Amino acid sequence: MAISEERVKWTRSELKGGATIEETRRALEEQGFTAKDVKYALKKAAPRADYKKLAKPEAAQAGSKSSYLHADYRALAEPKLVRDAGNSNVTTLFEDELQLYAIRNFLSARQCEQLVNAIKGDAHPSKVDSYDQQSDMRSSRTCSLRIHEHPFVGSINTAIANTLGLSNTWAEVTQGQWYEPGQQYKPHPDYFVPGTAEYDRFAKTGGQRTWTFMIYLNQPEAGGGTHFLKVDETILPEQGMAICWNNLLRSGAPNPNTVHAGLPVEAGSKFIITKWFRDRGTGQPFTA
Ligand SMILES: O=C(O)CCC(=O)C(=O)O
Repeated sequence: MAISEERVKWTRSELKGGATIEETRRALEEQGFTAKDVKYALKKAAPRADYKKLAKPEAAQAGSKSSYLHADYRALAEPKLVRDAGNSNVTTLFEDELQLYAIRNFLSARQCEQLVNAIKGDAHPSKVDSYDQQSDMRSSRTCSLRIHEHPFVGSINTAIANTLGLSNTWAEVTQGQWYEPGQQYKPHPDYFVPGTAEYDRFAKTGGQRTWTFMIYLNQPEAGGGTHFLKVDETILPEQGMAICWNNLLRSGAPNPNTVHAGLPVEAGSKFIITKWFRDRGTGQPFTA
């Protein structure tokens, strides 16, 4: 997908609004544009002097005045999905110990099948951010579903953002995962644990993870539930069903009650997609 003039205009307005070149670059990358397209948009949109600073990102950061460095965690705990729960197809599974919700039939069978085919074409063995040394933590295969490679994912990203109420420019690229019998994702949090190398590497630059939005694309023949250990709840995969949870407390601190596992698949395959939102981004954090 070539970058459009409209996206160049969007890039210009982000920069004018106070976002740094680095933040805008990341937002474009996470919308699925290639490095070449991102460079083209930034070069066209940024004033010449600012664009030159691209070669020295630290200098660009130091001179910038971004208004989007930290999120309002109280507001993040009450996005549209939470405000709508009860009056919509959103089911509240837990509220106090952790904010955990489910939405049946979020995607149609056809959308799920399209995603499964994309994952089958792209997937490679998973890497876990903090556990690269421990390859047995996550034994599934994974891939990034970038919209320039899979344009239909754009409308799925929009549906996620509109339902949850958080902008895609505050989220990571949608990830696909494929588990075969015996494969699993052992207990872990989705947030970056403060004080770890992983936190320094990811949260300090791109922001802490806030909400997780995960969708089951099929139902394995046996096993493969998602187990939340602290509340002892296992959610069984159901085609098209989304589950989502807030990884943080209203204070912005990580919520340890969100630790969860993808239980071993016992028979058949399991496919899911996951979108992680962050506490830093560009543009408006909320869609509604
Ligand atoms: O496969 C699952 O049910 C959980 C996946 C998961 O834990 C993750 O992607 O963070």
